[in-house]
Amino acid sequence: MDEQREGQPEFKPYHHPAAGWGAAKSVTQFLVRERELVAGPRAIVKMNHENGGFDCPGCAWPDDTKGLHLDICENGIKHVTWEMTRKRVGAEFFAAHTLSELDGWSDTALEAQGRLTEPLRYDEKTDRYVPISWDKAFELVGAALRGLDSPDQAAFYTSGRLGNEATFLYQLWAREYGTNNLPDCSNMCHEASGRALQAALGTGKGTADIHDWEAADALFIMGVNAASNAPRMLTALAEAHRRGAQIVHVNPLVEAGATRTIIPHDFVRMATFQATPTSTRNLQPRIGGDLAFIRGMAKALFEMAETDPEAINSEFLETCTSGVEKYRVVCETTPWADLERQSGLTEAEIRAAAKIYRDADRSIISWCLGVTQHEHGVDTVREIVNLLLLRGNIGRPGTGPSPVRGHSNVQGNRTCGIDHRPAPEFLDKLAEVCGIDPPRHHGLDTVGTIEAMHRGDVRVFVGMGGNFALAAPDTPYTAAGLRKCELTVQVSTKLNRSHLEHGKQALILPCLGRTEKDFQTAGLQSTSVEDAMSMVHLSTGMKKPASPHLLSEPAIIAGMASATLPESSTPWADYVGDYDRIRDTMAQVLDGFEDFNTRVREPLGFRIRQAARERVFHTPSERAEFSTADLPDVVPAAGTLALGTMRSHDQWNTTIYSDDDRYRGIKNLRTLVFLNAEDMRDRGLSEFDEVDITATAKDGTTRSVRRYRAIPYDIPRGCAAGYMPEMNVLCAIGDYSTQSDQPLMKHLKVTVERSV
Ligand SMILES: Nc1nc2c(c(=O)[nH]1)N[C@H]1C(S)=C(S)[C@@H](COP(=O)(O)OP(=O)(O)OC[C@H]3O[C@@H](n4cnc5c(=O)[nH]c(N)nc54)[C@H](O)[C@@H]3O)O[C@H]1N2
Ligand SMILES: Nc1nc2c(c(=O)[nH]1)N[C@H]1C(S)=C(S)[C@@H](COP(=O)(O)OP(=O)(O)OC[C@H]3O[C@@H](n4cnc5c(=O)[nH]c(N)nc54)[C@H](O)[C@@H]3O)O[C@H]1N2
Ligand SMILES: [Mo]
Repeated sequence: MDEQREGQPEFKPYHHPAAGWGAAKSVTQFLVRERELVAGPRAIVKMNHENGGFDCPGCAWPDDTKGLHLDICENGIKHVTWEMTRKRVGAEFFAAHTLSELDGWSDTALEAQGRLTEPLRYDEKTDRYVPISWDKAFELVGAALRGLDSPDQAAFYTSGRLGNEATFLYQLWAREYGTNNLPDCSNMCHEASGRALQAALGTGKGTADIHDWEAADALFIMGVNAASNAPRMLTALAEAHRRGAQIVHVNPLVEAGATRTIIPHDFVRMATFQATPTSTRNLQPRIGGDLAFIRGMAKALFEMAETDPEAINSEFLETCTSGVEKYRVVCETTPWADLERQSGLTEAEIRAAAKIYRDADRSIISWCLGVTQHEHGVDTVREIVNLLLLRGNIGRPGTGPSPVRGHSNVQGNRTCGIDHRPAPEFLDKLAEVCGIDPPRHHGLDTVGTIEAMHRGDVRVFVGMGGNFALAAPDTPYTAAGLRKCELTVQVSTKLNRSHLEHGKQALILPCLGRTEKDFQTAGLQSTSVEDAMSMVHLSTGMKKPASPHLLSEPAIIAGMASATLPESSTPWADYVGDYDRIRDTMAQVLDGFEDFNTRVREPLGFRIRQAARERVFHTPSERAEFSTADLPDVVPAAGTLALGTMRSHDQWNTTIYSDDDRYRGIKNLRTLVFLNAEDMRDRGLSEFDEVDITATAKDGTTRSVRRYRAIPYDIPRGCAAGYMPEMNVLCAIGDYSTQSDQPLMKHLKVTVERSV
């Protein structure tokens, strides 16, 4: 992959539809590069099929309702192929390279070595990873955990790829051992959505499903780059446009998915270059301006209701909600001037959006990280719910809140118990069914874990997938935290930075990927996953494992658990022998999983029952609750900019496929910052000029990156954008939301100056 990096940086604004032939070409180049021309396409045909095949590990967007037919996307293909590469990184590689040497390698080069093939232990004397047997590795983990003064000195991280069965075993191990220290990628992702929806509606999840998307008259898409990060949403948007639905995109950047697309599986349109629009209106608020925008829409709606009683749904408000009068007062008393200033949109633009919302009988509001990774992420999601409630847009077809989840099973992880603040009822059930005594006090999340490592309070870290060292904020600080640990354990498929930023002792435990066959005593096993719309279905690998020495994630967890808890009465080995047994236990513990083994084998799986969809709200008032947050001040101080970090088109979180970002017109460049042309002029900058970016944290400390390239872009004044994970060095560990504890990855306060 490295040769990709040598070209000259280029910037040429992209004017073509999303997906279509550009995507097809990019996929072909990728398959050629990965030498997967045969296996790649075969796997893709197997992916996301009803009654067989594996779940696409690309994203959490649900599968098509007309059967899981070929609804594939460029990035899903890249991601599957990434896992199926023929390249292997075995003991010879590690014998040839010390960690000090590998430290100097790029992250792309590390992953490009291919799939990990056998368990490895860090050998301090030679500064190398050396092979270790599975039993010895498990015993090392068990001994380290048993040696701690308290179970709370260990943390168990989950990345959202882990299947439901492994997830359940993982949290069972942590809780039987005695801690709720279960940080996960969700702490950086949709924590705000979960907390807001729980408080407002008594459910941590969105209520709209894919049928609702197909029935909505208006779709509001906020803070998501659909063409790159949830490409199959483009199909839903194009189909919505064809049936005449309104589609309003709310994003400081006009992303490719907010213009038009060629639907990947629509071969006729693909062949004839016909694009379908995916937007009826684009609004470009300032970074962090979403709450003010939504409040403005609500204010306009209340004003309309004075002469147009149908503008709000009074009957629903009276019978099903609580607090609307207070909310009305808040809206009425917030001046338009403040809403304009804080949203970065004009009163006319906000009123026009409100009119679209008023005229639609059924509306869905969907959002992703552009809304959540902010100081006021929880308030903003609650404001979204407020607006939905005003017109009864919940619990009827074609309506509802619809967060776009990230990792393919991040929602399932929460459902199956990965939560550092577990509900007491869940723990009661777990105790009763599994015969354990789980701790009741809350555990640590991602930021809390990193801080505890520095204090010496977390001494053993287990990473179940993911790339903690790069995904977490404040890169050097996080690395130093990992290095202070006595033991770091990474269960992974490929080599990454988290294997190099290790504890005094370290293990790499390589696992089967989702595309691979998983044989246990009872035969071929399947695991289940939950998509962003609460559908649970089975995923079955179809490829020969990358190495005969790999174990499945459930087997690795059970191995570590048995070694940690020699007295345990949990049937760890039986669970691994037949995942149906795990599912039988899950069916007794988890709400909505009754008869799990039967229902998960339905062709399309099953939807987890959700009270809020039936207008039953498990909140203190037993009604949907309005919120009345203060309008946050998000306007950057003079001379500073608000910077959001985001993904390029050609990356998957910390995995960078190339240095291109096709839809944004970028080639061969990642160290860049997108700026408004006037903000560039103020600073005397021209395209590609080198700049230093300095972020000032809440505590006044500063962090910089140097020699980034300035790129003029259609983005509101005062706003800037660049790529994660590189820019995580700018994000101070203490800069997390007081509402969600999420790092403020979309709102860094920065200055941008010409490099000297
Ligand atoms: N191909 C691919 N797919 C992925 C991923 C990947 O890395 N690659 N990652 C997966 C994961 S884990 C996740 S969580 C999702 C992430 O999906 P996204 O949320 O789309 O991820 P980002 O790239 O962070 O893009 C955030 C978007 O929010 C916009 N934005 C920034 N600030 C604001 C704001 O203040 N208000 C509004 N309204 N918008 C704003 C940005 O312009 C950008 O379009 O994608 C998932 N799918
Ligand atoms: N600045 C900034 N930082 C961010 C974000 C942002 O928008 N801005 N986004 C945040 C978000 S939303 C998220 S979700 C996190 C992502 O955080 P993580 O989930 O921790 O990171 P990933 O890059 O998705 O993890 C990639 C690694 O997972 C391993 N892997 C892949 N497949 C498998 C598998 O099947 N099993 C196992 N065990 N391992 C596997 C591989 O070794 C690979 O190197 O990053 C967060 N960080
Ligand atoms: Mo995510």
